[in-house]
Amino acid sequence: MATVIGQRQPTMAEALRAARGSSYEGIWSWLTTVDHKRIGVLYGASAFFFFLLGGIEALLIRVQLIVPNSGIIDADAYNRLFTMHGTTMIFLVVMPMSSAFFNLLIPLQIGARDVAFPRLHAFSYWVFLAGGIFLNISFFTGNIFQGELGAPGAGWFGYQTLASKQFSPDHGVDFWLFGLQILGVASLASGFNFIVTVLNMRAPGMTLFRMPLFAWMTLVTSFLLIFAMPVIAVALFELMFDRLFDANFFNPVAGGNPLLWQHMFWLFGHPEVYILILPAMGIVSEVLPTFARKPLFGYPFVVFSGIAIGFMSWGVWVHHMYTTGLGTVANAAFGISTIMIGVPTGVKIFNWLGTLWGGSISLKTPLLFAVGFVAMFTIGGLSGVTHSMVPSDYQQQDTYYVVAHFHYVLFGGAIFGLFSGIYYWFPKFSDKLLGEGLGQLHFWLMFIGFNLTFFPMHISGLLGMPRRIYTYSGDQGWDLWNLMSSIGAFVIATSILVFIINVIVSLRSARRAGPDPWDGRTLEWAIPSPPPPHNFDEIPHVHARDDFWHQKYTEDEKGQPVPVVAGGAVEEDQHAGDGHGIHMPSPSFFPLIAAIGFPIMATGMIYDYALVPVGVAVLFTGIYGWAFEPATEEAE
Ligand code: HEM
Ligand SMILES: [Cu+2]
Repeated sequence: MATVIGQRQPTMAEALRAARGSSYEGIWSWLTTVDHKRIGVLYGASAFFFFLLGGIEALLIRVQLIVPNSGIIDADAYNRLFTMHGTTMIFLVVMPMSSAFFNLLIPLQIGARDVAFPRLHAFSYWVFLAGGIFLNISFFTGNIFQGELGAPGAGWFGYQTLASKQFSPDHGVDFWLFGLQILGVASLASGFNFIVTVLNMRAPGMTLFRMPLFAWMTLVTSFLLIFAMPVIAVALFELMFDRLFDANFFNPVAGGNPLLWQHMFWLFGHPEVYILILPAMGIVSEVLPTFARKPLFGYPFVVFSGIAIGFMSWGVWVHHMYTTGLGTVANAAFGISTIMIGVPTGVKIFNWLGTLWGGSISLKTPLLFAVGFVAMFTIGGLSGVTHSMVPSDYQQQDTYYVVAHFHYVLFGGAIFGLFSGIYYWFPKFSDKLLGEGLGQLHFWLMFIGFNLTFFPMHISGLLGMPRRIYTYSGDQGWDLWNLMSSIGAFVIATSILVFIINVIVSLRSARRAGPDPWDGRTLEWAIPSPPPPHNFDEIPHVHARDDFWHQKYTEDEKGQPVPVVAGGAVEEDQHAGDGHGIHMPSPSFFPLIAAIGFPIMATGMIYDYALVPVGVAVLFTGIYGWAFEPATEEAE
């Protein structure tokens, strides 16, 4: 860049922005991006799309169950619908939506310019997308002209021997097992990346106990991911051998054991449910302090209870198997360990209430969803405690009482928490606030619809309605409850429509949100909205927990916040970032190429082995290119 006498020299950041301008435009820039913020947007948009798919599957289920003796959907199609609904909501909605927040926020919250392995990140996104598409393609592998769906129909936990070749002869379950294997690769890549990023990339002064709660929950979740995904991967390999190569891991006739599958699935499955809820718990722990204008009550206890949950989640899996005949001793032991895991969860709930207590509350939509999370998750937690009691679980197992329970914790918990995060951080990445009026309408419709759908399921379940039945007779006393549940499901659908309208209207509005619309506490609110590609012009130097808040406010004798400088302007820390050039990773298409190798391999395993080496070649071409291309771009 030519220098003209007397003209101000562009800063490094400005030179970089000028240099980088072009690689942020157009579809190609999205296909090659390694920017954690953009990968976060991709994760979020894809997960929301799958939420709509999973929601449509749920609506079809509720249409079939709205009245007794309905024949709108036949038993086979119904089995495939709830299997895909459950699998989609867990692996293609809650997990990737949590990843969206990890990607968008972690480097900003810990004061870093990027994640530790940007290309690995892009790779994890494209592998996730490949796995999600591969799984849903299964719908079209049946004889469509005869209305036969090809999707898996053995439930989201694929119990044996229902999921064996004998009882699930078509390729549905093969798509399920290879789809989950591919998604497992994406989760592992992301898990390792965030462990290294959180432990190694923090800004000077950002000690672990100055980190935002969300960063802590991301760390715990990432550790759970790298230990839980291999467990299900081994089980899925065994199922693959049983289905494709006539092995007998789970075949009781040939000495195998169907219960082995249940042990392995739930040894993964219970840590999995905490992988689903801990990110939402982290989000709520960020939102409550901001809208109560108080620091999080009992920060260390919230951190340690999260860590405790991470460890204890490995010792409870048999509570899914009380009715499989493992015996009193095993059941009692796991009953106790399950009750115990209620303690750290309870600690969190009381600390969230303590944060609100005495706060100056501004009841904005992010807070409404956060409070909704706390209330609904508590109801789900309480029914969970009733499950942990072995005798009462004998009554509840495989009934709609269980369906009610996991929707209160997964929908009332995880989904409400994720929506709280969407309304909270939307302005940070778009510079637009989501409409408050439509936001409140969205919340109340969803809150009412949710309880109308799932609360009656406690009753129909205790009245003996089994889960996974595609219809029921009219003399069981379940009619009213099912009618309420189905009406509720459509109220939920309406609330999602309101949300979509809100996003479109807000993105089109000219009103700008500015960098700190909520008067936030953590570093992401200290930088412009949307954040520049390199996040921070200068790496911040952190002096306290909620550092940005303490840069804006001190406290008076009553502990009330007093603005440091009128308007909350922030002094750049002149000492930080000396000698730091801004090196950002250059865009790359090799992670995308590598990711494409996996569905090719899986298709080969199901239909024609000749395709497998093609998939392997594509994977290694991508990895080879990625390994040998220049990693970063120098600022000019
Ligand atoms: C959008 C509103 C939703 C409605 C109306 C709904 C409805 C249902 C119903 C009626 C079933 C039971 C099917 C049966 O046993 O026959 C079911 C199963 C299930 N749902 Fe949902 N659900 C919704 C959202 C969610 C969400 C957000 C999640 C998770 C995050 C979820 C996870 C599951 C799982 C794991 C199953 C078990 C599937 C199986 O038995 O294999 N659902 N859902
Ligand atoms: Cu469990």
